Amino acid sequence: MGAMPEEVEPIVAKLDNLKETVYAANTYYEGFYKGQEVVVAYSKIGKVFATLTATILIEKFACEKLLFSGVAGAISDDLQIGDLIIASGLCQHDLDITAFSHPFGYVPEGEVCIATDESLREIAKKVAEEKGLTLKEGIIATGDQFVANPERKEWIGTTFNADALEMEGASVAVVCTALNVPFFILRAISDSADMDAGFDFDAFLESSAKISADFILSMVDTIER
Ligand code: OS5
Repeated sequence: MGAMPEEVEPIVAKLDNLKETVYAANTYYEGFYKGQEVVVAYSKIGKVFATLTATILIEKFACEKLLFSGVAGAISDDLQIGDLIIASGLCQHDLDITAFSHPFGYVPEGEVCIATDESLREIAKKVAEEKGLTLKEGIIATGDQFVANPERKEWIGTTFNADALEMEGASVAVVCTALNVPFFILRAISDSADMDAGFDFDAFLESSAKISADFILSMVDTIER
């Protein structure tokens, strides 16, 4: 799954026996990658669309695992454009019922940070080692905002101990955890969520999305049937 067409196109391009189904105003691409059956879709941007698509992938297409591929804004100074990060956990930086003495990102019966599947993370680390790539692991913060503001970025980093931010990952985390489906979130950095973020995003969306998509394809190749 991705959010934008640019995030899934490099994956769809590699599928055999492609079948397209339009459902709930989104296109789902069913096919095979090196014999492994996959379903690929982009949700459109933001938490609501991502929730819808993740739910449909599981409930209508019976996906047994969900891997997200896309781009993100960096918070950590360790992360440069094109670098890969896998989420250890996901939080919602724009979820706020602090008026009731709850912490940012928390609602009753929910969790501030939802952990991703450990065995999928291990596969990612193995793939990175084989490819000689550096893979950062850390918390990714999700919210319905394109962050292009150093103060907001700093606040999200400090409040959630987050290394990167985006607009869909925590939705996938909520859906997959509720439906008991192992999930994995990979992002390649497209910008640094600062004053230049809009410009950098436009310049690096395609190349960073491809870096993430290529890595996901290698993981699919490694995942046992
Ligand atoms: O999916 C959104 C989140 N993605 C990760 C990301 C991010 N998130 C928050 N803050 C940052 N600094 C981030 N950096 C990377 C990327 C994506 C961001 S929203 C980009 C919207 C760009 C756009 N707007 N219109 N179009 C593109 C053209 C268009 C027109 C019609 C249909 C589709 C696209």
